[in-house]
Amino acid sequence: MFENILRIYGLDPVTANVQQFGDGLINHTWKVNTPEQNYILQKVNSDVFKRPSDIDQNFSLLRTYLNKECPDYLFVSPVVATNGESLLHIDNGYYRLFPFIEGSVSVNVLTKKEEAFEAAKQFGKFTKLLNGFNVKELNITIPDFHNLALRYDQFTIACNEASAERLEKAAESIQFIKEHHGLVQTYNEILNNTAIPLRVIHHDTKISNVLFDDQYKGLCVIDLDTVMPGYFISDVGDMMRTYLSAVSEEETDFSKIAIRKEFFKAIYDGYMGEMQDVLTDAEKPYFVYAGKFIIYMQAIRFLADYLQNDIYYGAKYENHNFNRAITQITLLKQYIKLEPELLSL
Ligand code: ADP
Ligand code: GN1
Ligand code: MG
Repeated sequence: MFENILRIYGLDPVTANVQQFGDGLINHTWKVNTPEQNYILQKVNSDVFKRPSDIDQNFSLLRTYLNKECPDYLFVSPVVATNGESLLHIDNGYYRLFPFIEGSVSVNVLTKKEEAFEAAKQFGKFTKLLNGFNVKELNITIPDFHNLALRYDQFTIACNEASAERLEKAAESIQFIKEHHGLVQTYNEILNNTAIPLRVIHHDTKISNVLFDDQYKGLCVIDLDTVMPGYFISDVGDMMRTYLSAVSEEETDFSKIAIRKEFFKAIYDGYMGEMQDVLTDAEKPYFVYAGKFIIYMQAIRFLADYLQNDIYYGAKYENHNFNRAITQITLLKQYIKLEPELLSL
């Protein structure tokens, strides 16, 4: 299969070496080494992204804008194949190839607050540079992706349809989610506030979606499939979710989950260093809420998937998505406990 794809990109399958790469949950990623240059090959998950051509079109719109307005910005966009396409449709699969950013590293867990600062700066910079771009031009690659109200409704349906066994195991977590429904009301408040604008938002700011150099300075953001119109709380919140704890969302020793306050400060400084003058006074008060919004939503998504027999995220072991949900709930509990301190940092 790779042979055919490589040829369309004008690469020689005999000298190219293809290896699986990274820990993404959604797409399939391979590193392609060739004597001349290295690449990242990806198969887009078309169960999740129903119209991969919409992603490709977004890439093209963003590239055109950024190349014109900020030509020095490192925007990693797909390579155009010899047939003129930047997205290939082969054997029912959609593929694209990116230049591999040499010397870059990515991580799954942050060890230093400086890395959180750098990553937050990169995501802030991305939205800032695109502030003049007409966000309505972007295709919506996953409808209602961060619509918390809808996620909550889907979770309720998952509860109603779940097997008795899974429902019983998840009972305490379900209770927790229901007790915190107020977080959905705050989301609705934001949605109805016309002073809060839709911006170009990444929607998946986890740490593995930032490339660093070998000194851990941020190079750029990647994994742009979910770049869509959205609210800043999505990007800030997912940083809180994935940078604040020293252990990842895969941790099963829940006692290891703890919030690193200095990392919160680093996210704030990194993001606001870029976005201070972009965010409106109506948005800024929701900075701390952003963490609750996304951690809660991710808990709902993992728990709903567990109740639906792991159809979305898959499961590498029994109770995988249940454990993932507990990790998020544990994190959320700690975040809520620390909220007064976070507000005053
Ligand atoms: P997924 O949607 O599955 O998370 P990503 O686009 O995030 O896929 O890619 C997975 C991993 O591959 C990233 O975390 C990063 O380590 C690596 N990667 C992706 N694109 C590049 C690139 N252009 N240069 C270097 N590494 C990359
Ligand atoms: C997925 O593609 P990846 O692994 O970066 C998911 C995110 C979740 C994340 C949880 C399209 O991201 O929304 O936050 O897993 N992406 C999609 O790890 O559902
Ligand atoms: Mg990724």
